Amino acid sequence: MKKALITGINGQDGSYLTEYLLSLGYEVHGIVRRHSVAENQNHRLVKYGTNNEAITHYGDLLDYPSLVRIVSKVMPDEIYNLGAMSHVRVSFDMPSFTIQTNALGVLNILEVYRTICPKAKFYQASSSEMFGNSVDSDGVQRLTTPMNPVSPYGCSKVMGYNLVRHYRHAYKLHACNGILFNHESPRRGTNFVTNKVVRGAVAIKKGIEDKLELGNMDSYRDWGHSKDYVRVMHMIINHDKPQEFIVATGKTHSVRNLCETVFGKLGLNYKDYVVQNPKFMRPEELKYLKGDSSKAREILGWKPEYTFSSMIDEMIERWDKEL
Ligand code: NAP
Ligand code: F7E
Repeated sequence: MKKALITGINGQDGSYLTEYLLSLGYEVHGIVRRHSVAENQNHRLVKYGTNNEAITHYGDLLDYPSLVRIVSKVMPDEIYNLGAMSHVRVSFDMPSFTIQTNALGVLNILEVYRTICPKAKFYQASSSEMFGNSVDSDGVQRLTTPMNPVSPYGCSKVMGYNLVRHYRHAYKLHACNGILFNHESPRRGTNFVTNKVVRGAVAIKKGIEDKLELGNMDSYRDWGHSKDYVRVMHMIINHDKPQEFIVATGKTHSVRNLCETVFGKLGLNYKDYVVQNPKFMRPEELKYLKGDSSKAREILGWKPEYTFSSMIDEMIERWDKEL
């Protein structure tokens, strides 16, 4: 039985990846952080039913001794480093914590991996936010597109990405980067724009709320489904040659179009309910994302099963049941 260790196991991707690896017969271990509300530390595992099967350990990417203790005990075959301060807007408010977790945290886990279980395989959750506002002349981002991050989050992820490449080359480790474009699901945090819009629109439809406050409506994102994207993490880490892959749908939508689609599915016109609040704007915005994932499709044989529309339907279903 292979053993996997997931940092950020309680996150959106961590919870789907846990389910996926359990379905493949893995023994799944994960790192959870202590919360003052104990229910929050493994909230998604409990809610989606894997809490009794996954083995969790208290730790933190910034607490080096905890990483040493956990990795020595588990001796994983595969390490998935998904733990991060993942909210771009919040990274402007908490730049230091963001850089510590997403950059120094990567260094910590890489050092522990290198010294304790160097035969294991390592996956790093890299992000399209690393490209910032670089777009190739044909309107896409690919592996050769320059990285010009426009947020503390983006800067931190570039550092993590480069550390993984450096450790692979310097110490001959099986360490890989997946550069994933935005991916969503009913399990997405409600302060990310897709789930915020879906939750808000369903609440309006049910008469619970009467308006939805958003920031910039004119940015474009390449939105896929987390369930499709955790499958590719497993493919990337298990490919013979450790390397970098871009994972994206190749289709892009504006936030405005997201609103039109979600409110439209509920028989509403978003213009009657959505108002802009500068509070949700960013000091610097990443305007446009559309990824070229042809390498992952050709070499790994990956392709997404969800469409933008079927993903939104699933998210609407969640809030329809829950509100
Ligand atoms: P998420 O839902 O925010 O989950 C992040 C997880 O990291 C949470 O479980 C969180 O713990 C944990 N964490 C935060 N700080 C930590 C620390 N100092 N030490 C250990 N764990 C820590 O994010 P996600 O959407 O699942 O994303 C997973 C990873 O992919 C992240 O690295 C993210 O940056 C990256 N990524 C995401 C996307 C996307 O569109 N979703 C795209 C590209 C890359 P708590 O549960 O205790 O808060
Ligand atoms: O914003 C705009 C906002 O916060 C998307 C993370 O998973 O993907 C994610 O980062 C867009 C931006 O995601 C609101 O300005 C408008 O243009 O859902 P988001 P993100 O910033 O793209 C990348 C790939 C990651 O790696 C990150 O971890 O929507 N927007 N109004 C808003 N965004 C939010 N959150 N809230 C609003 O009210």
